[in-house]
Amino acid sequence: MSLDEFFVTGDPLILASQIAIGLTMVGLIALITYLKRWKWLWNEWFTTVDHKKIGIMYILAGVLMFFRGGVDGLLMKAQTSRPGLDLLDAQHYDEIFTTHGVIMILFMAMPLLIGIMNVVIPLQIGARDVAFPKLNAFSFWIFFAGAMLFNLSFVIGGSPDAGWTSYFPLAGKEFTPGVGNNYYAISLQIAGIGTLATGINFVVTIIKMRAPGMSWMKLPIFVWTTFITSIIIVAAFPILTIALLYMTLDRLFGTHFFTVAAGGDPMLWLNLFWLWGHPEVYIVVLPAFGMFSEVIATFARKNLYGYKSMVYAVAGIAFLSMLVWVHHFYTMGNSAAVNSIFSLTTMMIAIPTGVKIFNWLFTLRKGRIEFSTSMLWALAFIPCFTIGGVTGVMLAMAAADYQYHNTMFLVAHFHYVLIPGVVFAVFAGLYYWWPKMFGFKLNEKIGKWHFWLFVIGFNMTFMPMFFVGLDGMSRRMYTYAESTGWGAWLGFSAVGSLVMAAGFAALCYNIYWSFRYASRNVGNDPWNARSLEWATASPAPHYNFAVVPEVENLDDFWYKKKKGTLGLKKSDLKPVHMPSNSWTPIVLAGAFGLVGFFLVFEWIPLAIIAAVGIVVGLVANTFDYDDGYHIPVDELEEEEREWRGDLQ
Ligand code: HEM
Ligand SMILES: [Cu+2]
Repeated sequence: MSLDEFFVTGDPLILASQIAIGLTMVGLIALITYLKRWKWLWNEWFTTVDHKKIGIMYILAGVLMFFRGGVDGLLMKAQTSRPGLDLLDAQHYDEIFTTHGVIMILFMAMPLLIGIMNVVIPLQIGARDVAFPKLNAFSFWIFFAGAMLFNLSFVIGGSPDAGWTSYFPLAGKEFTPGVGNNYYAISLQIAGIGTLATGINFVVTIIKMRAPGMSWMKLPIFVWTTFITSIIIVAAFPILTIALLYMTLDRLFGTHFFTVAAGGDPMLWLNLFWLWGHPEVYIVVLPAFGMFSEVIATFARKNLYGYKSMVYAVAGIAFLSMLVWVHHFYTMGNSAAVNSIFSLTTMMIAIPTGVKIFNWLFTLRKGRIEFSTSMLWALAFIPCFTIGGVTGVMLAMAAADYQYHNTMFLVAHFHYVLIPGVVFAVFAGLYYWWPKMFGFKLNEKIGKWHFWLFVIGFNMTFMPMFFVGLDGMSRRMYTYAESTGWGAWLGFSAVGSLVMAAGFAALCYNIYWSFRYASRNVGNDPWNARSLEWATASPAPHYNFAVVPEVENLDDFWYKKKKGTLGLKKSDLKPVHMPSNSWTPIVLAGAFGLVGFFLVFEWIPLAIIAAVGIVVGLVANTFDYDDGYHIPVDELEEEEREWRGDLQ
């Protein structure tokens, strides 16, 4: 292969990105070297097994990917802002909607949610860490390796271009011969291992590590949604693993799982993909429901209305999410009976979702509502998400779906679900838990700018897409004729996407501003909240709790606060056992990334050599007998005094 097959050349946009990426890398390396921060990075971050730091790294990766996916979104909006533009050609548009979709779902939504779970869940259940801290670090690094491999595609080798759903036969070698779709199959596989491990880790953590007295019906609702989400991950991700494995075999080794020619079946791909893909959208939306519930209860100053029905509703949604996947291909020749059944199961999801919406409204009713920035996100979520839900029921009707499936109407629908349901939630969660992570609040005034720009921009962008969709504009169209009359709608929509981008910029500015200027004097419980994570210092010390709390109630922290029984007795302090840092997760993940890269280019011998690295790493890991260290009592005492004042 020649060099210009290896590097993507010939497109000025991509050339500019290549130069920008190169310069940024050199700049970063120079900066870190100049500041002499390599050792610190390695010791404090790259080898850490602390769930809070791992969470922060996930969040950082997610924000970066949001930027990348957002730029892709803006490029598509620019391209369709006027009829007949040729800013992007058809091929480039294909590549961009594909990477946009993959990045937003797998490399933006997932890490941001998993990041927040990582920071918050152990604290909310009164634990010192997750069940398997080292596995947790491995999960992060292997996710990161997969994400970086995927991102490499547009400068090295070429981007995937068959959509985030990558349907066969289009995604097969015959119609997509380049390496782009190899990137899709292999980087999703690598990142998926990390997600599956995270799912297992959280299931075990929540079953085994709850503070004494925290029975199932005393779990904070975010813990419940994380638990159920993790179960869906454990059920659904192996399906993706198999589907991607078949895809890889088809593309790299000429098997025919998905090609009709040799007896395979493209519908097998559709079934496997959506059997994972539909639950996946609940994997990203259920934790968000949990976060909104926490935020709404805290800022309405009331306990969550209908706690138990919330739990059952989430479990019901999770169960149904596994039974609806065929609604993604009503038009592909199922019998009327099959379509009817899947139509019904799909519509049934509206029932538990409705229960949740009403519970949030009843929680708000007669509450003393405080309009903090995180509460604003939660309030805006309710109507926007309802629009997404109602249009979803419209799409669920098989007969009607023949009319508008694969139109812009669908694209508008799922953005109305995913943006309020994931992005608003992550924003609410970031503003809410920021003090727990960093010891200061994000600025509320800049936060309101962020909020209004983003919410208004969001509605401006996606509302018009419902109308052009009903008017017949299919999804994934890179251009259209003046005579369609869509120009004005799509122009307006493009302006909306710029307003949304300005909102994102306000968030970035807020983070910068707050790091520099925000008051570091926020105390451990800045929002007057209800659940256990607020019982310890902000930022949380690396051991989380000096003494593991005993739980008696739902919202235990709230009750103890009212009773004034939160103090810490000096005599209760005992040495705390902590896990040691480890270099194996990052090195192993690096080896996986390397194997993946060689596989993408189908350099099999090199891939085998790199795979030996994985085996060596795994073996070395089994000889790791380090079982951690203890924090002595006087060190605990000193750290606790710093924020509590005197101990009892
Ligand atoms: C930030 C603002 C966003 C903008 C401006 C935007 C814009 C777009 C546009 C224009 C398309 C292509 C429509 C088409 O031609 O078919 C698209 C597709 C898509 N978007 Fe977004 N989007 C945004 C955010 C998100 C988020 C947050 C998610 C998920 C969490 C998401 C998930 C997707 C998916 C899955 C597709 C389908 C890709 C495909 O057809 O293969 N988007 N988006
Ligand atoms: Cu679905």
